[in-house]
Amino acid sequence: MTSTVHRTCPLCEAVCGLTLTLDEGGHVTSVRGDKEDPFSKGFICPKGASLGRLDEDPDRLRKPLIREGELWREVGWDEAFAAVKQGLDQVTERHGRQSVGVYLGNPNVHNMAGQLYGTPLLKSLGTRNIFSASTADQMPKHVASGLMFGHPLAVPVPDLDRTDYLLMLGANPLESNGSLCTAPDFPGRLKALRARGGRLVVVDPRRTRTAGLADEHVFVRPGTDAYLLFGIAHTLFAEDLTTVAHEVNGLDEVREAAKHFPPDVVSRRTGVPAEVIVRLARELAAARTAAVYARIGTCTAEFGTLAQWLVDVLNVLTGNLDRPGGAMFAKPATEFGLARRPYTLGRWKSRVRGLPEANGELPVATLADEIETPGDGQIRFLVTVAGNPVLSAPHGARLDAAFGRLDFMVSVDPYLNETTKHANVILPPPRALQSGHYDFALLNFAVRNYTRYSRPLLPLDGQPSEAQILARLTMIASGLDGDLDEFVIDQMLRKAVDLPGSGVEGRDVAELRAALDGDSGAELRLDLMLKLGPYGEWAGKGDLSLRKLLDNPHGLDLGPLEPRLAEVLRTASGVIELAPPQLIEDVERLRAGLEQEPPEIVLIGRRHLRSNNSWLHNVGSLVGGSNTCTLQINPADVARLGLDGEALIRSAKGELRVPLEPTDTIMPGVVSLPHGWGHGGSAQTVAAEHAGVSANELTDESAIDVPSGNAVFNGVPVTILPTSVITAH
Ligand SMILES: Nc1nc2c(c(=O)[nH]1)N[C@H]1C(S)=C(S)[C@@H](COP(=O)(O)OP(=O)(O)OC[C@H]3O[C@@H](n4cnc5c(=O)[nH]c(N)nc54)[C@H](O)[C@@H]3O)O[C@H]1N2
Ligand SMILES: Nc1nc2c(c(=O)[nH]1)N[C@H]1C(S)=C(S)[C@@H](COP(=O)(O)OP(=O)(O)OC[C@H]3O[C@@H](n4cnc5c(=O)[nH]c(N)nc54)[C@H](O)[C@@H]3O)O[C@H]1N2
Ligand code: SF4
Ligand SMILES: [Mo]
Repeated sequence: MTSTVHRTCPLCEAVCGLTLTLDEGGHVTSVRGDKEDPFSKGFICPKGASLGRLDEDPDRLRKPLIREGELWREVGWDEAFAAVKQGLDQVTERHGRQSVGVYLGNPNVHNMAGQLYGTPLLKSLGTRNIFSASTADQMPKHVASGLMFGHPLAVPVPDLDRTDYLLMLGANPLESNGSLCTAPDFPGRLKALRARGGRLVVVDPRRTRTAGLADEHVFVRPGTDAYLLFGIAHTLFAEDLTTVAHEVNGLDEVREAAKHFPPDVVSRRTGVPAEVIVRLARELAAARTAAVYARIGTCTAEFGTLAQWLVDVLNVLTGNLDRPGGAMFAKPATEFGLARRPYTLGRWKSRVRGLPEANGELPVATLADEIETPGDGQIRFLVTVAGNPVLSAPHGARLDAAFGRLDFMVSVDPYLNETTKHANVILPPPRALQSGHYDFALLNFAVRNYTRYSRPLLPLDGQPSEAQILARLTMIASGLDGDLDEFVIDQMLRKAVDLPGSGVEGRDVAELRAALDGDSGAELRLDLMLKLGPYGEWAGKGDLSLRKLLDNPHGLDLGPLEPRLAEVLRTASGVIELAPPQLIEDVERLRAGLEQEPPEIVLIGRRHLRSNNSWLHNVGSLVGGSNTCTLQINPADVARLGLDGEALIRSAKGELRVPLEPTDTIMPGVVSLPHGWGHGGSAQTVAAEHAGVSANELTDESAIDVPSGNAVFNGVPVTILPTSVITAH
């Protein structure tokens, strides 16, 4: 007997519904797009189609591992947790809680455990040495949103299905399937935009597949988007094209700041002709509705926060913020009691480099400093959950060495890889099909309001769920006994019954607790969040609950985005802060950059449709073919530099030998290397055969976006040399 089951794909931000066929043994025999999912409507990509193979990868760890010197020993769960407890006690008794560091990697955003148990774990560890993929990714957006709208999660998304004009910078959704913009079948949505007469403009140093689908592609020099966006703002002001539709503070300051960036001046820095900048401004202003959307290419850059800020400045200046067809805020089903206090930044600083905290964490660009530098608060015990910073953090090679010097490291990860090989204990989570799935984080950024829950499809077979692993670590770190979920539920219910307008104000906590449904702590918590959420049975205008989601396994459409700025705004002033002082201050750095001579050649990254950062290279169907680790370079540069076949690429931090992929789709003076490769010597058999090299041996941890501390991966100065050159490195 085969069975057909449905679940959300956990592999990227597009949250596609999948339909899987399983044989009697529970093996996946086919994966298709779920046609009945109201959001993804049957869309699937090659990664989703490989979910079965990934899930059944024989190289996945099934039991905890303890490292003894160079050797690994499979152990039972109790022994593994006991070893962690002993290691933690030993380090913290001598060196205190600040000697603990944590790195939370990208998949935490894609699984329930990371979303529900990450925060309790961090709290119980009691350290400020918290790091995550966010500062290698989107922290500039959180900082810009926090300062402008008062909440770091108040991130407007382009209203893709209704907009008439989309200006997209530094994103390539035809490969990535979208980011900070949850939109299954992003390609189809872009085609539909054009089919209804809309216009798509893509700004990218490469003519990407997304650019190929656009009405217009504009080449831009890496790292210069803030100049380009300011040039557009300058034109809007100069030509009196602004139509601000909300109450804002700081319009005059933005106008003043923009005066320093006229199109002809920024044109020299960005490589975008002045007349194109002026035309883009006019088109944005003239479009019936329009949205500016920017992603990783503009975030992981020297002026990342300024660029993210200017994106929404343009959305405000053109009257497009919070209106249909413009840039809008989603209303996720599990939203409850957004923090009331206005956003602050830099409440503490990192010990070694004095970098400010953002969203409660420190920049991953300074993780190695904090491990290597002796003194009070030096990290000696490290926890990694779903992260591979040796390959994904700037100058990962330095972290590789630093991890080797830790007193103790524990990794929650299904693979023995470049990072976890340094752990003393590896705790493997179960397979995706054994795990429940709800997209707490990603539905904050959906282009339609939508909800869907997938129950675990296969039994756990005596293994703890990832939720249970993180809960147990939390209990070890806190020294408390008891049920973490009950504790969290109790706290949340107490808050809700005290909160006017929660829908359960003044009710009895025990009675509410008794009314919760679910087979696990995670499900009970989901049920609570759904019931208290804006469509919830208790608080909202609807009847959402876990039960309702279980009755609707293909998901539920909750309608198009609706204007809701007033609900989202959390600034102290109660209005949009268009010119936050921290950002106006950073404009000085941007102005100074205009005077500097740009490097002759800079490095940027890229993503391939069949990749996923550092961890899908062990699935045969996803590697090889066009998914290879090559250096894209313009043929003019190949000729000018006398290159052939392979080359040496050298940065301030390292040197690599790379195969060249000459292509005129990349600007002269720019080269592109994908990240996440470099699996030489890996215990993962397929990945080791497709090792590639790690782009993050070249990136520089000393370069950061100042307001957010975010890593700079795009616009890294490099030199390219023929392989015949004998190097001093
Ligand atoms: N040069 C350069 N570097 C970059 C980027 C770039 O564009 N250029 N992009 C950056 C970005 S945007 C990001 S998000 C980071 C990502 O970098 P990381 O945060 O390091 O994440 P991944 O590389 O995706 O590694 C994921 C790890 O989680 C494990 N894993 C997978 N699923 C699960 C699970 O369900 N549970 C647990 N516990 N573990 C799991 C995998 O085995 C792997 O070890 O990389 C950044 N690094
Ligand atoms: N297939 C696949 N999908 C993924 C991932 C993956 O690794 N593979 N990773 C996931 C993750 S963690 C994330 S954060 C998202 C990211 O999602 P996207 O932001 O769409 O990521 P990319 O495909 O890397 O597209 C970034 C684009 O920015 C361009 N670029 C580089 N530098 C600059 C610059 O200075 N200015 C401008 N304007 N453009 C620049 C690059 O050429 C590239 O085309 O993708 C997610 N989805
Ligand atoms: S686009 Fe993303 S969510 Fe959809 S099937 Fe592919 S990897 Fe999964
Ligand atoms: Mo990311």
